Amino acid sequence: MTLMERTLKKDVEGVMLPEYSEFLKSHYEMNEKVLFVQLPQMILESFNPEIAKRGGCYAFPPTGLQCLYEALKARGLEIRILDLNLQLLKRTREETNFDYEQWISILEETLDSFAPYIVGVSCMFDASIGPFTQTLEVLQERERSVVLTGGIIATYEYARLLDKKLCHFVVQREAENKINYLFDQITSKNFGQSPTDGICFEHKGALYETGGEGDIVHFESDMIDSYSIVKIEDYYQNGSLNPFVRMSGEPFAAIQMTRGCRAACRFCAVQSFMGKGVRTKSVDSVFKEIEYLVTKRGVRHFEWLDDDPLFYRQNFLDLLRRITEAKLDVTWSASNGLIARSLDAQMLEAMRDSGCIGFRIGIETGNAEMLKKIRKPATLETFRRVSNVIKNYPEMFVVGLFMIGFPEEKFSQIMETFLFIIELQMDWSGVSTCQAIRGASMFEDYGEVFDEQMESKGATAHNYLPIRHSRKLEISVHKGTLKGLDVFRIEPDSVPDADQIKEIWFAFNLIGNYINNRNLTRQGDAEKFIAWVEMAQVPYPTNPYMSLFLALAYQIKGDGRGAEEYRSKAVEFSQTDYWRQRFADFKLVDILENFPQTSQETFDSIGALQEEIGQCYIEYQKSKGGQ
Ligand code: B12
Ligand code: SF4
Repeated sequence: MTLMERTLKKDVEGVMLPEYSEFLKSHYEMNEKVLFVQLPQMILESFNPEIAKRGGCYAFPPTGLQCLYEALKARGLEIRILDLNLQLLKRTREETNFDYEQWISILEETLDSFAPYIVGVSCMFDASIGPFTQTLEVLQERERSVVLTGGIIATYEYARLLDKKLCHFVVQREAENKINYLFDQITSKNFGQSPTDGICFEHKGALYETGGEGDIVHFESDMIDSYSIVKIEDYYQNGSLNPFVRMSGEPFAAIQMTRGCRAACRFCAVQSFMGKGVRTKSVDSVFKEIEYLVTKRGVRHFEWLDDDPLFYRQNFLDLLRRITEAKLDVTWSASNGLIARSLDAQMLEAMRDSGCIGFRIGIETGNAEMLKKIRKPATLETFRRVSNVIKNYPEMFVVGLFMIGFPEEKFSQIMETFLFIIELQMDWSGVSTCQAIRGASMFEDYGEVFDEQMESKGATAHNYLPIRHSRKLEISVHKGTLKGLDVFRIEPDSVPDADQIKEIWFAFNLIGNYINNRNLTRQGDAEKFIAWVEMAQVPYPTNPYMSLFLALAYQIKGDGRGAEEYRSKAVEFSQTDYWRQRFADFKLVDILENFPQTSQETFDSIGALQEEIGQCYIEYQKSKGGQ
C-alpha cells in the first residue's frame, strides 16, 4: 500500500490508543525520565564555524519545549531539554577539534547517560529536516525509548514518519493538552486529562488519530519554572536571534503573549497551525515572566515570538506601560512582522518609551492585485500612511518585509514591489524569496516538493535568503540568467524561474538597502545605518558591499578612521572574480577607487550612483508607460 493510500482512521471509541500504549509499556523499560530535543536549526551544508564563533547563528531558546515542560511539570517526571542547536554552537565555539558534522554524537552521549523512557523531538523548519531524520533513525536503531515528534514539520508529515516507523507518535499542532492525554496512557500515572484529537500513531497496520475534542490550549501559564531546566544565559553567549538583538548587545530571551493571528495570508502557515483567531495571556502573567528574567537571570533584551502581538491592543499597551513604569530598563524588538494597520501614534509612542529598539512590518508586495491575492490585511495606502507616521519615531529601526517570487508572479508585479521599496524609504527592506511551506493555503498542491524534501532527508530544503545557500555566501545560477542591472530587462509578462529570482533578489537588496538607503542621504541618520549593518554583517563577515557602504556611512559621520577601516576591508574582500564582477555590474568600482573624502563628497558620490543606477528602472517604468 502506498503512503497516499494509507488514510488516517479516527479512533472514535478511544480503544486503539490505550491498546497501543499497553504494548509500548510492556516493550520498553519504563522509568521517569523524559528527554525533549530541539534540533539544529541551520542547513548544515552551509554552516560556517567561523560565523558561529562570532555569534552570527540562530540560538533561539526552545520555547515550544518549555511549554511542554510547563504542561507536564505536575507529573513529577524528570524532564530534560537537549538543545542540539545550542550544543552544536557551543562546542563549535569552545572546542577547537569539534567536528560539527558529528553533532549527532551529542545526542548519543545524552541518550547513553540519561537513558530516557520517552524522547520527544521537535521539528519546526525545513532546515531541520536532515537532522530530524538522522535523529529519528538513531532512536529507531537503539529502540530503547518511546519516541514522540511534534512541531510544524512533524504535524504535516505524520503519515510518512509513522509509515517509516521513525516514531511511535506524532503530536500535531499545539501540544500542551495532547501530551498530557498521551502521558496518561504511556506512563504509570493517569492524571485524567480529557481526550484530545491530534495524536497520530500506527497500530495493527493502520494509521490512527485520537478522536477527542478539537483541542484548543488555554494559553495562560508563565514560563518561569521551565527556566530551571533551560540555561538562558548560554543562549546569548553562543548565538543570536537577529540584528536587533545584536544591536542591543545585551543578554536576551524570547517571550510570547499571544498565539495565532487575525489574518490568514495565503503564503503563511500560522492559521492552519494555530487555528483561527488570537488567544492571549494576561498582562500579569507576561509581566511576571519578564520581571523574573530581568531580576533573576540578567536578561536585558526581549524578542517577541508572537505573530500578532498588537491584536489585543489594550493588553499590549498595558504591558508596555507596566514595563515603562517599572523602570526595568530593558530593550525589546519584534522581528516577526507587525500588522501595519495597528500601528498609530499612541502605539508607537508606548513602544518607544518601553524600550523598543526596532521592529518589522509585513508588507510583502507593492502590487495591489498581489496584495489581495495573498490576502494580506492591508492596502498599499495603509503602508504609505504607516510609513509616514513611523518617521516621527526615529529612535526605532523599522524594517519592511517583502517577498518576491510568489507562484505565477510576473516580473512586472515584482518590479512594483521594488518601486514600492524605493518609495516607502523604510530604514531597511527585508526581501526574501517566496518558499513553499507546509500548511499555507498557497502551497496546498505542492505535495511533490514536500515529498522530495523528506525523501532526500532535507537535501532539497533551501534557505529563504539566496545568499545563505552556500558556505561561501555567493549565489550561483544557471547559464542564461540575467544578472546585475540586466535584471531590469526581464520581460515584464514573464514569470522568472528560481535562479532568476535569486539574481533579482540580489539586485533589489543591493539597490534598495545600500545604494538608495535614506539614512545615507542628507535627510537620514548614518548612525542608524551603521548600527544595523554592522550587526547584519556578523553572518556575512567578508561581504564587500556591506563594508563599502559602512565606509561611506562612517565618512558621512565624519569618522575618517572608521571609514578607512571599512574601505580597506571592501578592497580586500572584493578581490575575488565573483565580487569583482558584482562590483562592476552595479557600478561600485568607481566609488571604491575614488573614495569620497568628506561627508559632502560622500552625499554627492552616492547621489551620482543613485542617479546612474536609477536610469535602469526609470527606463523600465517608461517602457511600461509610467512616470
Ligand atoms: C520565532 C519563529 C522563527 C524564529 C526561530 C524560532 C525557533 N524556535 O527556532 C526565526 C526568526 C529564526 C524563524 C525563521 C524561519 N521561520 Co519561523 N517562526 C517563528 C514563529 C513566529 C514562532 C515559533 C515559536 O517559537 N512559537 C512558540 C512556541 C510555543 O510554539 P511551537 O514552537 O510551535 O511549539 C508548540 C507546538 O509546535 C508543539 N511542539 C513543538 N515541538 C514539539 C515537540 C514534541 C515532541 C511535541 C509533542 C510537540 C511539539 O508544542 C508546542 C506547544 O504547544 C513561528 C510561527 C508560530 N506562531 O509558531 C514561525 C514559523 C514556525 N516559521 C516559519 C518559517 C517558514 C520560517 C522560515 C523558513 C522563514 C520565514 N520566511 O519565516 C525561517 C526558517 C528558519 C530556519 N532555521 O531555517 C513558518 C513555518 C511554516 C512551515 N510550514 O514550515 C512559521 C509557522 C510561520 C509562518 N509564516 O508560517 N522563525
Ligand atoms: S499577518 Fe503575518 S502571521 Fe498573520 S497570517 Fe499574515 S503573514 Fe501570517
